[in-house]
Amino acid sequence: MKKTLLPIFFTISTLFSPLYAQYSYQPTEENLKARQEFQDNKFGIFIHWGIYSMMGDGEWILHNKNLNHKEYETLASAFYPSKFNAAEWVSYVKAAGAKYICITSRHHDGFSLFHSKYSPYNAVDATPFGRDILKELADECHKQGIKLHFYYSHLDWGRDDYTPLGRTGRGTGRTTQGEWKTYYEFMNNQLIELLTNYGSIGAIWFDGVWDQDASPNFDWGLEEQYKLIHSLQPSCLVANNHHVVPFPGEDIQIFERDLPGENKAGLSGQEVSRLPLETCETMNRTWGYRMHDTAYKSTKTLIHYLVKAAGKNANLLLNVGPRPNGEFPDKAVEQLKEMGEWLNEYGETIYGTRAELGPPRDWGVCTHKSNKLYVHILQLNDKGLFIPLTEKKVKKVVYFIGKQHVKYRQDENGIWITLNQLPTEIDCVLELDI
Ligand code: FHN
Repeated sequence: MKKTLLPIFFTISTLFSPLYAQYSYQPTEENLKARQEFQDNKFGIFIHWGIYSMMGDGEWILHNKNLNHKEYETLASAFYPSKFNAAEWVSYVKAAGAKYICITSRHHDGFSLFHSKYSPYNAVDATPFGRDILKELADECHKQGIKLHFYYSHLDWGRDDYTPLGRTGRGTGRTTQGEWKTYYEFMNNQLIELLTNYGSIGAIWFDGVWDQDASPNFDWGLEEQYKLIHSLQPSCLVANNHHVVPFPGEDIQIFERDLPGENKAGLSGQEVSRLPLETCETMNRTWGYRMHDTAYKSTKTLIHYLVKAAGKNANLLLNVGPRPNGEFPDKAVEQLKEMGEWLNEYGETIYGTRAELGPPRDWGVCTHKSNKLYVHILQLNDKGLFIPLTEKKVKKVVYFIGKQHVKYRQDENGIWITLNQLPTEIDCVLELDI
């Protein structure tokens, strides 16, 4: 176990010593409130963007092609996203009906999308563009009422002080090994920048701890790092995509490409905690822009995923990988708009709801809010439906759209519903008064 991580706090603790002296993490009122709001929001947009977008082959190209990291870093001097427009990005996100953005402030290639004193390899100092992308986005999010979350990579494929090498990025040409404590200090200093220069931040979304999974005793110093975050912004939620059950100090549990409790993609299957949940997924196949990835899921599939996530008490964080010029791909814009149109009609059955969990239903899921239960029928080739609802007395069943009455019978086993016609909508929602 590396237990030599504390020197960082010789510097940081001088700034925060009164806080650190008494710090022991208990989620504050603000934090608990932020968790509720996070759960109510249900839908966020993930943005993977960096200099890798110029290669048009996803955010892992440095590792995948075993590029030399010094050569790769020269891409920064050609990064000029002439069409980047934060107001436009935020308007697409709003049009989608999403309530927050989570953007890669620094991915595994180590490039910072924001102005950092602690690494010149950043959007302002290393590129001819010279603009702080996160600052422009933060200002616009605050202006348009969208919460902003920052993705932050724990691993780094270019720095010598990210040591020992993990299971990825072994072919990027690092020959010397630096000191872990300088890397740890660097990360924390950047986190301080992210949490002091960009206004209120909804969450820090870590990724990369899995890189050291061959060393189960590797100590990332997470507890101290989480304390730092909560001391700077108590309402900032800490999330970590480590693919295992949450660690102390985390406020959200993340699943990647799977609903809580499922493991089709091979990164999940961990126990579901009582923390607010979020699942992230791509619209096509890749996170970062990949020019030949045109395999977009249908809008219906994406809406179904959002509804199923809500039915499992999870938010959906849906990814967009902008082009190197700063634009969202056309297909992404089109599908976000379609999702927004659907949410305009059905949002009441999603936002602010909680899941009515029960035995898995092959036809869909249920959500609820105050005295309403929403039955989301996603796939049913029959007019009959049974829900084992025994504790709640149903007073009325109607179609959510049109409020047309639906026949039902409730007995000691549950409720038997007979639809007026076979459902054909993307999501046929019934509204039950309970
Ligand atoms: O390696 C990353 C990947 O590039 C992407 O950021 C996803 C998003 O959940 N997380 C990692 C893989 O688990």
